[in-house]
Amino acid sequence: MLILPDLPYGYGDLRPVLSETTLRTHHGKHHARYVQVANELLAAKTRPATDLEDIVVEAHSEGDRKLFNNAAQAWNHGFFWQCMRRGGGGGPGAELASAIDADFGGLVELRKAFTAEGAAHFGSGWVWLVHKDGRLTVISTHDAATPVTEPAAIPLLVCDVWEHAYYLDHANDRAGFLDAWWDLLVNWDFADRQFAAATAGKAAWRYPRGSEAS
Ligand code: MN3
Repeated sequence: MLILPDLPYGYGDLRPVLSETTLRTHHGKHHARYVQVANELLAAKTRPATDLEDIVVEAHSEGDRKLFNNAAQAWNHGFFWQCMRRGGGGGPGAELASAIDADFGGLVELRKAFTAEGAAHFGSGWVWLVHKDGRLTVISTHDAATPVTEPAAIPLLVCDVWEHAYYLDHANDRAGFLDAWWDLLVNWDFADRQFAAATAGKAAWRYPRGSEAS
């Protein structure tokens, strides 16, 4: 059974960028629904994998689109919550900062690339900072698509650019949402840990498992 992990902060902690209403709906309805549907689909399988990362990879390789969409969306949201914190923003630690200098020419340029990719992404999806093939890169993915299916890629940050993520607070101003997200919410400590997972053999973030053995 997949679980709906608690947010690592309170529902009101990401104001004013994300209102309490947005966060309650996004976590308690959208993320919860992906978990619920994935669990219903897994219940019908004989020997489902237990770790969400494995479920996502298997569903992807088997072409089980419904399970993939719901499982990957559960993972993407669990990861997204970690990428934000109250009083976020600022910048990365020294090691990630030098990699950003090397691959983008600095934090300002990374921010430009990230916000431009997210603002220009057509339709629903996600904008990511990932480490792949020895370097950092900004990508966007459509709908539920996720770097989890790419064994060589380790994500450092993601922002949800589905309309349900920002519309109540920012209406159609996705670029404004991305700017505010970057200024006030980014959890660089988390990005630093993911960078250490990509480059220094540390453990990358994994979706929390339920306590029950099933
Ligand atoms: Mn979402």
